[in-house]
Amino acid sequence: MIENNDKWLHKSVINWYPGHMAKTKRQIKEIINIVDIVLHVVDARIPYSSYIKDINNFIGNKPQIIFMSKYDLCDRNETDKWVKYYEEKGYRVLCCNSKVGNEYLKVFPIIDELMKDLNDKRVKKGLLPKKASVMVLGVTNVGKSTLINRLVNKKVSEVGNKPGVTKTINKIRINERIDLIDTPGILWPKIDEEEVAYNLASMSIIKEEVLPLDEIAIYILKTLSNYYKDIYIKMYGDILYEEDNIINIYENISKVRNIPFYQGEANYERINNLIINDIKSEKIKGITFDKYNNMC
Ligand SMILES: Nc1nc2c(ncn2[C@@H]2O[C@H](COP(=O)(O)OP(=O)(O)O)[C@@H](O)[C@H]2O)c(=O)[nH]1
Ligand SMILES: [Mg+2]
Repeated sequence: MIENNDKWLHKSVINWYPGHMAKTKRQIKEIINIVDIVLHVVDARIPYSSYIKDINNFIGNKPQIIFMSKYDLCDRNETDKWVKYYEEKGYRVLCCNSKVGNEYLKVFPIIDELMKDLNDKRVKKGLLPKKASVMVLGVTNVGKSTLINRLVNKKVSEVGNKPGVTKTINKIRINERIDLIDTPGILWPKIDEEEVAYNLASMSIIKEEVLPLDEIAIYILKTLSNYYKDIYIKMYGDILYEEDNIINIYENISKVRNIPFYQGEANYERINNLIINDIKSEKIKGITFDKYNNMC
């Protein structure tokens, strides 16, 4: 039941999740038996919030590699605590800038290693080693297409676009040992905590249809002001976040960022968009919004 005091729990968050998920889960369940390894892509700035918590419900016990993309944008001190957290749970974890450089290549030896037991058995029986079928899963905007294109070494997946729905199983050859299984459907994260919803919205994974723009922008200001003061001051001036000082803060941001007043007031809508876009456009780097010490 929706509690009235759960201000954040907008009806849309709840209603929006299951419909999409049911279909995608079904699609994944239909093809999971041919998958050997799941590459679960998460955003290194929110390695907990962007992780699909109920993933085992539809991938069963398939081995998972947690691939933390956008490592170039995160606060490594904080993200590395999550690396340890997942490693202690027994997952293989990779941190990577998938856009630039060749760090993504580190995924290949891990896939070989995860296939080793199975393939040793096959070879003993006189069978040829099995080609690994790898499925890339993750919520929207975490960098799945970017990674897939790097792995396959050509453009097979639209970057930045809404993922299309795959109707048939598509295998794409990566190399002589590994095939990629096309990701079906659209996965949404499980949103069961206030902080998770806001962190997802801050990284543009869930949009204004789900949480109001002003609430997202103010949450970003609050988080930067609390944890990344230098960044906050550089981007938004020296009036730090205080709940009852929003008008002053927005007026100050108008000055700092040169945004004209609208009808005698700070242009709230423009500033909200500006704040959200500062993260989206990578003007702000070195931030991790999932705080291990608060969440675990
Ligand atoms: N800085 C940075 N940007 C990335 C990285 N991986 C993906 N992106 C960007 O994140 C956005 C979403 O990527 P995309 O691959 O389309 O995500 P998808 O929705 O999961 O397929 C795009 O603007 C990518 O260029 C990364 O490792 N570092
Ligand atoms: Mg994509």
